[in-house]
Amino acid sequence: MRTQVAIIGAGPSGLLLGQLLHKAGIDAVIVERQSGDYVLGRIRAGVLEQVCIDLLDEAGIGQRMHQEGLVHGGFDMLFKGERHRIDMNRLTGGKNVMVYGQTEVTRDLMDARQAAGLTTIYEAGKVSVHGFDTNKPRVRYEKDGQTHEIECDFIAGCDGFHGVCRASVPDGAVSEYEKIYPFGWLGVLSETPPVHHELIYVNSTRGFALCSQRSATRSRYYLQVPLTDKVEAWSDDAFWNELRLRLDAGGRDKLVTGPSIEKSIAPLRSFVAEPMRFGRMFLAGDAAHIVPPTGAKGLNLAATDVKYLSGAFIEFYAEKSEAGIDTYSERCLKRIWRAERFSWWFTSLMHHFPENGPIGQKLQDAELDYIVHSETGARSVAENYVGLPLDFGT
Ligand code: RFL
Ligand code: PHB
Repeated sequence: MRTQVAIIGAGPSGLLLGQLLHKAGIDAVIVERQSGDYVLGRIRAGVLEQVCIDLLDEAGIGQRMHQEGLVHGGFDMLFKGERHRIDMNRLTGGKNVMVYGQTEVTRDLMDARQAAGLTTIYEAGKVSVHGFDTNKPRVRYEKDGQTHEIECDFIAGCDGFHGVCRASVPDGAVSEYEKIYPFGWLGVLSETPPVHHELIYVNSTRGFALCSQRSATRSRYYLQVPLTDKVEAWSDDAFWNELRLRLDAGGRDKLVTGPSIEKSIAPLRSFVAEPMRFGRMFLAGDAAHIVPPTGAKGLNLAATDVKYLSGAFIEFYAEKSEAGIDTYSERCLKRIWRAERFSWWFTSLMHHFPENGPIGQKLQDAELDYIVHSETGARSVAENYVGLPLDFGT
């Protein structure tokens, strides 16, 4: 088989890239190791920045998002038992975020891909990438007991943190920066009305909690838990009891509990691989970088990578210019490090670090107190949360 761009991974990065390339008349094949149902079953991100919303519109798949997504102009920060609202909309001169699940974004992209009759190879085994340091890169995979090969002009590594693309780069060609946090997030999805109409980020002496949502009838909650905890050991009752203990009195009264539809523990990590281009192979999304989910930046960063990568390929084919592909890595990394910084900082501010002792909590309280009572402090959080402008600092 021959294509122009072989995309590895049918997560949001790969699917969005495929859709933007299709709109520009560029041929792409997606190779995914899991089934479509498995990809849709992963419950992940919930908050989209305007840059991401605009890109989904550009890809022509924004219709359901605008109908069903919830526009949020602020969120609450709860510490020392009291809630304070960060009025993002006012503090950023009118910017908002959209609460619309990654599952729904993925579904919309999959539907569009299917409707356009584009090729996605699901359940591809032993995927491998070759010759990306030449002008004839190739992708190999196994399916139904046979080995297949795709010849292409470019490989897009959209295969997430544990993918094959970054792992295939020779030692010494890539620098990796990593921080692993000493806790995880235990997440529960439930068919219950959210405790509040906006998100609540909670700093409690018992650990961080987050009250999020997917719709007026579906809630998503998270608890900071030790990395050693096993999800099987957390009954629904134990989850709701612990969440209650981390909330304020108002939240406890309003919290509606119910059976969990999904329950999982995710580790927290900051990670960046530099550069993001290796000859004719490009990394995008979680394949190149991971943020702890506290700042809600992972999917949004993936979307900006894809914006720059699709633009670079379009420029290459339409204008025979390599300017976009040559500057891809540098452009992405600028934005990535800013989001890495914010996500690390927000994680450090909101989570409980027993190793820091009582002074750690006191210092967090003082910083939170500054943020919610200072226009400057609150604006700094708000402008990072809604997403820094694409041309920031240029
Ligand atoms: P994905 O989604 O991991 O998709 C990669 C795809 O590649 C496939 N794959 C392979 N395919 C072929 N061959 C191989 N060898 C392969 N190896 C892997 C995988 O099966 C998969 O289908 O990466 P992508 O597309 O870059 O998307 C990134 C996002 O999924 C991620 O950044 C976000 O989910 C992060 N995130 C959040 N981001 C936000 O912007 N806002 C949020 O509110 C937010 N909340 C979250 C999050 C992530 C979380 N977890 C579980 C880590 C909340 C959580 C709890
Ligand atoms: C979510 O709804 O899954 C979510 C929202 C905000 C975050 C992280 C996750 O910061």
